[in-house]
Amino acid sequence: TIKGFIFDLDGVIVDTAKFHFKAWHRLAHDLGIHFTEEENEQLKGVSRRESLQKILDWGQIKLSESEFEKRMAQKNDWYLEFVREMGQEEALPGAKEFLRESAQLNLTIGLGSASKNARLILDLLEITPLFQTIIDGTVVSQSKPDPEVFLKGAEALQMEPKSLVVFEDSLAGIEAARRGGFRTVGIGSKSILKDAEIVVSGLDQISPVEVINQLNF
Ligand code: B16
Ligand code: MG
Repeated sequence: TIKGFIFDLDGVIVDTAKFHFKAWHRLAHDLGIHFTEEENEQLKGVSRRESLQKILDWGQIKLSESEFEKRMAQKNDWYLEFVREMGQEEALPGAKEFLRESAQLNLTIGLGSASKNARLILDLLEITPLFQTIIDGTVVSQSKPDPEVFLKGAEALQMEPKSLVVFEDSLAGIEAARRGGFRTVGIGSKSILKDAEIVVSGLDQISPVEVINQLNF
């Protein structure tokens, strides 16, 4: 039976994926590298360092470590400029309601994000207290699709992966959840998130009870 939910942040709870894309796009443009929204799917859920490495690989560019660090910092500065202007309305439709309903059902709630900015964003949205554990980019060493982020969440919540549902918008994240033995809900399009057990376009399209019923079936 299902006892708890672990949520990814970007693209599930909050619409920051577009800010990541804008910041990476700007950086890639500066380096003379062209990349599309389709290629950007491969950056979702992937750490900052690995994302930059992928972009450089696409452009067949090599950077020194110090230049690499500078570019990562630059991307994060641009990203944070967008984030700081973000308001409550940047929470994705239905996300807050879904979290609150889950809490009312006494489900355990965790966060499993690759982002080092996760706490800042939860604070800006004023939803930090809803989470029993927050596993983010500051505590994981292996990027999704490695299951580390979710396994650490399960450990912190003292629950087995099979009784936890992971909500993810990224290909890498769904793969990570599957590898870890978690149940999965994809947030996005069925054509991209083929391996998720349930796919909905957003948390406003399903309720916690419906998720549990469909997965227990
Ligand atoms: P940061 P998630 C991920 O967050 C994003 O999807 C990904 O695009 C980003 O590169 C990564 O966080 C690292 O973020 O640069 O803020 O540390 O989807 O796992 O919540
Ligand atoms: Mg995500």
